Amino acid sequence: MICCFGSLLPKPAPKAPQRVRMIDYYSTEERMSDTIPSYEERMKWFHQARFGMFIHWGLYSIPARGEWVMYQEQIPAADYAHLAKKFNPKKLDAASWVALAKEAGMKYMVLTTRHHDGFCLFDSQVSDFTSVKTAAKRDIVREYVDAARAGGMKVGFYYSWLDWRFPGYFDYKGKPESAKALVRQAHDQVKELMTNYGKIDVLWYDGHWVPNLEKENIAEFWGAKEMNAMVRKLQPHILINNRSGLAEDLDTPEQHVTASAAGRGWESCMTMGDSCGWGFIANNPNFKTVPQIIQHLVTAAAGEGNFLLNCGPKSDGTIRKEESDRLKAIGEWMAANGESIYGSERTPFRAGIMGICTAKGNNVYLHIFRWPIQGEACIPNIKNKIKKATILQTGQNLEIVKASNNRTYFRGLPKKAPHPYDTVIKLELDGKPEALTPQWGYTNCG
Ligand code: JFZ
Repeated sequence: MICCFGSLLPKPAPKAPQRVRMIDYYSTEERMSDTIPSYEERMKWFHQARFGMFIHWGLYSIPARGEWVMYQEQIPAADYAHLAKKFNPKKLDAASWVALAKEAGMKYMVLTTRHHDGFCLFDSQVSDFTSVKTAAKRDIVREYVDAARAGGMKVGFYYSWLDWRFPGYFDYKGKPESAKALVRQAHDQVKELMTNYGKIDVLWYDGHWVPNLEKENIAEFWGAKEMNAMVRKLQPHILINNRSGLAEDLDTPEQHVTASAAGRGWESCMTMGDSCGWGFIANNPNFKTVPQIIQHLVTAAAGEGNFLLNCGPKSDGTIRKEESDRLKAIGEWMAANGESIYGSERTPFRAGIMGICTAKGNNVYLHIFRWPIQGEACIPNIKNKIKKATILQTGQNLEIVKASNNRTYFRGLPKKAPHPYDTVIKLELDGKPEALTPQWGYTNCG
């Protein structure tokens, strides 16, 4: 398809001033910069962080049947809009979200500043459908940003390109004026988000798909190239995900943990409930268990990727017990074992049925999900000299025994797993982990 919205694209930005000192993120003038740090530079904190909190929150938390309720139940926009009169989250304290994320061991957060329903949690000048201009009368994005920064969290914004309130979204050919206004809205609002809230670390686009538009034409439809150039001018350090029709910085596997090729940044996002709903669901009987969630986090870390775990707060702004309990339990595990997650790298070693290995520098971390009650654990094909093997959580030293066929055994394990979900054995090597003769092909356990 030929793009019919070329005229909408932002005018070329004025020539950026020369940068003479550290960028002051509170000054738009200073933020304008031609200097975008290298990919490796921009990705550094992200690789350290590994674990983040996704928050899906908006008007849909009132009907409490997930964030797609307007679309799934075909609620007319005018009816749906009434929810804004009821949305007044008296108990919202963004600092409590941040405290919970911190307790879980998370290092960054991503909030839905505006989902597919079009309701903004920020002060937009181009829409009246915002939390500032309706019952709540609060700039929730501002509260979130301030709390996250104060808590030392990196700050991410989720923003949906699509907005179900625009008929032109569903029929861009038949209703080009509406489609044009939709694209205009996205450019204006992302500019607001990138200008009015200080330094933003992640821009998490979503909702870039368009009915009856081929994948390869999505970026052109939204003017994504121009948009992202504008974003990087305003926020040179930012990481942008791959949901604008362009690859940009981060892949975003959803509800599964799948590593991208080495060198490419990626982040798996997942709900805690057992459905694909991200907003609050009142009657949600089943949640993932804590060990399941920890295993997903470890799998992401083993592939040099991140894990963005979702919370869907209730309409009053509080986080449900099923989610907060899980986050606290994960936090307990992270407090003892976080060293094996933050800044993790890939290893050439496999741990068979026991679990998964992560690494950092000269250290390898064997994550044991299924404790070998026989008192020994085996990793084959370690080429390095192993200086020391300890149980990370207790500091207990383990015996290192070499055996035929390139096997290394770690002996003296207690009968009972020191941690019921994942006990980590730390191996200190004489150099970067290297494998002797990797097994042929693949095994049932990767
Ligand atoms: C999207 C949203 O629709 C959803 O509400 C949530 O915000 C999630 C994080 O992202 O979900 C998607 C996105 C893409 C596909 C499916 C669900 N897809 O491409 O099939």
